[in-house]
Amino acid sequence: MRPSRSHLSLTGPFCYTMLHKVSRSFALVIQQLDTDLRNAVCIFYLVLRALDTVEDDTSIPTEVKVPILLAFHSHVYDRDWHFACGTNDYKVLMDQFHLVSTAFLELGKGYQKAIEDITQKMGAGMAKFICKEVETIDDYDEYCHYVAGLVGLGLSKLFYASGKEDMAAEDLSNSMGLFLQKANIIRDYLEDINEIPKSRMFWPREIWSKYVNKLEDLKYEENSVKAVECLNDMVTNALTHAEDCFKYISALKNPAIFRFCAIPQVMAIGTLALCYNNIEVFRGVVKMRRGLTAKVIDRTNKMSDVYGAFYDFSCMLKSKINKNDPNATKTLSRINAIQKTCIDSGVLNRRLEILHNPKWAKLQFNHDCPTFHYTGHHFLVSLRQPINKLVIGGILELLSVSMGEAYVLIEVAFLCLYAVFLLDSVYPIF
Ligand code: D9A
Repeated sequence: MRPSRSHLSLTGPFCYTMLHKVSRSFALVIQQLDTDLRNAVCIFYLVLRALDTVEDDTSIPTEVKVPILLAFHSHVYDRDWHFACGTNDYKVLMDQFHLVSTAFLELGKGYQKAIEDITQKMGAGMAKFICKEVETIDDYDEYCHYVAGLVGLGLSKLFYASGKEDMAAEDLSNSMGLFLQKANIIRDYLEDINEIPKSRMFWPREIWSKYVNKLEDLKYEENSVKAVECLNDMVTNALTHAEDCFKYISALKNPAIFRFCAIPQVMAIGTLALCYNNIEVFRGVVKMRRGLTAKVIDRTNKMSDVYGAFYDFSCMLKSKINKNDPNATKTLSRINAIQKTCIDSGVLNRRLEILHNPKWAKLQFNHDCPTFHYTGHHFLVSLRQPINKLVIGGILELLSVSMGEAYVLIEVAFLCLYAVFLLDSVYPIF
């Protein structure tokens, strides 16, 4: 193995500063990798962002853009190559691209080859889709393969080149990218459709045409019912990749690589759970709250954390399924499959015991409210929400109280929870 260097000479600071600017929380997760691999992933990330910037810039004519996309893998070897495009931070990235190339050339040959190979395939894929709409679900999977599945594959190659992991199966690496990308495409509907100049859309016609005549009709209030049905169809489609992600993540050996891979996937299932049946996707920004994001980053360390998080988020999604939804049965069966995998892993026994303990079966409040809320006199708690049942059941179990005492304790417990909730919205890190 090559000796590890703590910094890439000269260009290192630029690359890490750039990484922070373009990726926020993801930069924190990259920073936890070991030096050698961290540098390779950072450069890979910036090369991909630069390629994306070219693809996204609608002011570049197709006949200029296509050759750049096709030859991008050779530009990374050329310190003198330069192409001005993009805006804001992305413009800086393009203007200073020679610093990325310089850092790239300092990487080990194995890393360089992996990055080159993926950049070539992705550039060719993007070029293919420049003038092609995403019509069928197969097109959707193909496009997502180029822009995200290949990233998964490239990372698997970098992990392998670092000597820390075995080579992962291609289809599993692909699914890692598809699951993330589909969650983003769903979440970013409004942002993408409102973009000026008009950006391309990635919701496949085969799905949305079942609900509306034009993709932008989904954002109009009169189509709310159809819009949510379409959204749920998209979420149901994305759920198919979850199980490959379990397989991929559970095969990882290095703890830092594990966290690096697992955190974005947990965020993705969280995003899907949040978006499911949620009209806000067509009205404004739907994002996981900062506090929740911080918790995911802090608490995703082992495979049991991943199964636990997927189980919790899929319970949340399941509780939102409306039986009148045209895809309700399909969604339910995919959620059940995910939950079965989590349960069969055998690591959730403790929480399942509490959740399904018949002793607490009577603790049912008959209304569908948010997780909990304060009416002025009482805390209303939705025990339909498995997470509440888990929390309350856990506390009661711990204190080994009777049913009679339970209700008093719930009031007290929720007073505390409410305080934590308020604190969390002011200081998300706590
Ligand atoms: C990733 Cl090198 C991405 N994409 C992500 C981020 O995670 C994946 C882009 C470049 C790289 C890696 C990722 C992470 C770990 C393992 C992976 C993997 O595969 C084995 O990629 C598949 O989203 C972008 C694509 C989905 C297109 C691949 C996570 C990320 N999160 C954002 C959050 C957000 O809201 O976009 O970038 C962030 O933290 O800023």
